Amino acid sequence: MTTSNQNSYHTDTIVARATAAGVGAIAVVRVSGPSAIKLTDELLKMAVIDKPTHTAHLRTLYDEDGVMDEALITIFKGSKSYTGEDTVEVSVHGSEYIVSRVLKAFIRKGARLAEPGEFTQRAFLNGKLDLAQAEAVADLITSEHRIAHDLALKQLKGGFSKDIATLRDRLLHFTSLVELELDFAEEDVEFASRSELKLLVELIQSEVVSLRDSFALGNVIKKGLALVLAGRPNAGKSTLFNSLLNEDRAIVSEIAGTTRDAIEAQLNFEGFMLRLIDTAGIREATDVIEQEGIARTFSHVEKAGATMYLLDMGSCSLADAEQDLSMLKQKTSRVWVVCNKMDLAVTVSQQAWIDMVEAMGLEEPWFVSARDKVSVQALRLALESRFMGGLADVGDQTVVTNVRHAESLNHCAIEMQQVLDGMVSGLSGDLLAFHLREGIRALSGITGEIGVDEILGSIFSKFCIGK
Ligand SMILES: Nc1nc2c(ncn2[C@@H]2O[C@H](COP(=O)(O)OP(=O)(O)OP(=O)(O)O)[C@@H](O)[C@H]2O)c(=O)[nH]1
Ligand SMILES: [Mg+2]
Repeated sequence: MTTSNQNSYHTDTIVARATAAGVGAIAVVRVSGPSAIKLTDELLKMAVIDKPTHTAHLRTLYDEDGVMDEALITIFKGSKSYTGEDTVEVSVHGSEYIVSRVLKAFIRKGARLAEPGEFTQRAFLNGKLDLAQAEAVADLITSEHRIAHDLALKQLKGGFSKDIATLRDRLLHFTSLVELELDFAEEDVEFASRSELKLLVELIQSEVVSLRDSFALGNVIKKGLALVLAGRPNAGKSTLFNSLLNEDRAIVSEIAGTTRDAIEAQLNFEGFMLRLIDTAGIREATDVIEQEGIARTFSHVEKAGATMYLLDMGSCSLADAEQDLSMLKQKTSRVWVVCNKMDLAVTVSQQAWIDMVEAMGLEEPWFVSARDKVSVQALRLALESRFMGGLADVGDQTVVTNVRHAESLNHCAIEMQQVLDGMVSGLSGDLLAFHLREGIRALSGITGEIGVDEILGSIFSKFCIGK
């Protein structure tokens, strides 16, 4: 027997289909655990257990009823596999019937059906991935567009984990010095220079805060930017909504106040997606249902990443638009102006609109005819470049895309603030150490390492005090 999973955390062997359900050319069943190779051999006439790791073998698979399929058996031994334990990938023909028969055969031999994410969980427990990387695997599988995919891939490679580990190690060093002082309390020594500690904590505080704040962007990349279409009744919001989506989703009519409830749809671009939200037109409504619709429009504007304010060039005056825009600016920081119905006879020139919008400190307005495909296509491109412009520096920057990470970073930032405040107010060494330790624990939580033991380890490895 040559299985080699001494470092494995688990004693049982798990099995599951690794490819999506449904008919396909092939389907892969994955088996992981100490008996993965032995159980596979029990379904074969020619053993693979003595073959080297990372090799593939064509074999016939049997159960008690006879031949199940011709299969390609790939073996990964011990620490060299994804999970860090013996793993076999059995590629069979992609029929539901074959897959379920193979799964049953493994289960009858003693394997257990894996829980969701259990292969990756094992990879984490066996030290193959840290928690942030394990979460990146989930992100990678579900990424729907290029930028989200790039970020997940980067996180999987460990870039984010390295940033966190660097911050944590620096903090760890100082914490061990502060803790060491506690052991020499009577002698009144100061191993950790307070001015250096203050500089370090300030630096960490600012890095942690900027990482935490990148989550706003990370979330947009992962979930899509919510973009609200707002404006007066009949401005053409629903028309533009339909044209951008290229489908007849929202009701369009010349009756002002057509849209009551907000409608949301996903608009895909090559690198990212938008969640486009059509809303009820804003006006002084007397009807209660319409009033409720307008209240909802404002609540969408407040929550969304950006708002497109649509105006009807055929009937809207500069003053009316200005009034709406100042109201919107109080509710959201990102308003984009779209001057619609440019096909109609207008009284206000394009330049006058541009000047007004610029004077309000907003980005340059767009001119469209929501009913015209070519014009809407141009708007689509303009939207893409304005959005991508905002993402220009994402390339090398670390962007937090996971809410758990954002919360841990926030926790760390709060603890660092406590340390800084404590240093001003003369907080005792043990309380400073407590907050430092909490900060380390928050950072360690991101990658899944335990903080306190590391502090002890750091103290003992760096200092030979001989006591
Ligand atoms: N000429 C012209 N008419 C347009 C254009 N866009 C929309 N319309 C017309 O304007 C009217 C109102 O359009 P809607 O899309 O329903 O307007 P809305 O902003 O959703 O209106 P509410 O839902 O009532 O707030 C309809 O008759 C549309 O056909 C355009 O670019 N040019
Ligand atoms: Mg509408």
